[in-house]
Amino acid sequence: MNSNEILTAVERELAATPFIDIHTHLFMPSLGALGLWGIDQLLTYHYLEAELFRSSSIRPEQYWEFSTRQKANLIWRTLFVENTPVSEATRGVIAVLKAFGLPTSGPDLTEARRFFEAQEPRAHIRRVLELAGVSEVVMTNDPLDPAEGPLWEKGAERDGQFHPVLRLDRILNKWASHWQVLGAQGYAVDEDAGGKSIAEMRRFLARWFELMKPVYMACSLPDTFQFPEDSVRGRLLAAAVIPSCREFGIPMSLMIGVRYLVNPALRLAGDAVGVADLRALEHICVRFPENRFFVSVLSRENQHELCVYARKFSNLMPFGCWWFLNNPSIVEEMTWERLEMLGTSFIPQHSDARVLEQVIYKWRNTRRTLAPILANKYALLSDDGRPVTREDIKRDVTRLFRGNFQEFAGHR
Ligand code: FIX
Ligand code: ZN
Repeated sequence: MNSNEILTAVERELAATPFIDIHTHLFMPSLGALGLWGIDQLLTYHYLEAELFRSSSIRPEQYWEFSTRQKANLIWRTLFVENTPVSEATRGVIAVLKAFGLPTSGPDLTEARRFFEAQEPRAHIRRVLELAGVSEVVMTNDPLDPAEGPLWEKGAERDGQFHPVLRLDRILNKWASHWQVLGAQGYAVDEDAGGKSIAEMRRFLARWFELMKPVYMACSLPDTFQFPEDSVRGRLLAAAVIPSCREFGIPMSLMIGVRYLVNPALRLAGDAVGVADLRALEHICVRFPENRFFVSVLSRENQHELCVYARKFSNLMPFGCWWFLNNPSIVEEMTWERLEMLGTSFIPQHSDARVLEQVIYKWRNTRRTLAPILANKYALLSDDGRPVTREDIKRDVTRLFRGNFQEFAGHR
């Protein structure tokens, strides 16, 4: 195959392979209103809210008084009518409207609203995942979320396309404001996570493992994250969470590098990024060789180190171009480096979709960005003396977007 034929073969294989989206904030149908979808949710995505406040004189406190529809109208007018939607997040909304044959310009959203209101949620979910070329999505499930926990306790109906994850941010990052919630649920824990707290935490995790059957446990961590650390988080991670993951045979996902709420007025849009000291990761991989760790780091500056650590620790699986990194210029840079240093032993991307239809543009962009990069690698390989076959391409694309997750999660 010449380089054009290779590119075509790669594009075809990327299009034909149903991806597993290993980290989203989407919810299975039985979790009902937790799942966000439709034009008003697409427009009030926190990425767009951050961009709104740069192009509008409205103050956050005024904005939060608005209804979702008023917020969506303001964001549409400001970022899509009064300005050209060239940013990654605004272009995404345009791509979704186009995917459903809806108008992509014009003053109002009447037609789009009518279209989404007419959709039957379950059928719409199937159709959107199909349009996105995604066969399965991994959720983010918070057992201490008062809106979500009780739904699992009542036995939420499972869905083959949605895999749960036990998300532990409230426990590991906000223990001070949540240990009493655990206490009220009958767990004998205390403020310092002393006494019986570790054993009780393991009892809590075992119960939720039974209830939810998560494919992994997960937590986002600040840029200041250290391990080992003489702190509640350090103790809970080392003595409860990581040992429980090993006991249940599931990985732990560490998403490192958030500077939480640097501007609280922006709420979800108020988080930022910081360069983390990844020696914490080194210490965790050394101390827990029997555990497996999915790892995503938020800072661009940490990416090379992460690749080097992945070469040292086979129990570390780098995944995704997370959050502020999910922009083609940076996805390209990260993917080149990862292919050069890790071959196909990493997971290139996840969508982090918070609104259902976002998977359409986030995966379309990923396929579009990765095709020339993979094709270039194959052209260089052919040039070096080993012609690439369509079978090679199929195997590699399947490994990158399905096999690595299934293997590492022990989830075939
Ligand atoms: O911690 C996370 O899972 C982050 O992805 C989110 O908190 C973040 O708000 C987000 O939506 C990133 O895309
Ligand atoms: Zn996320």
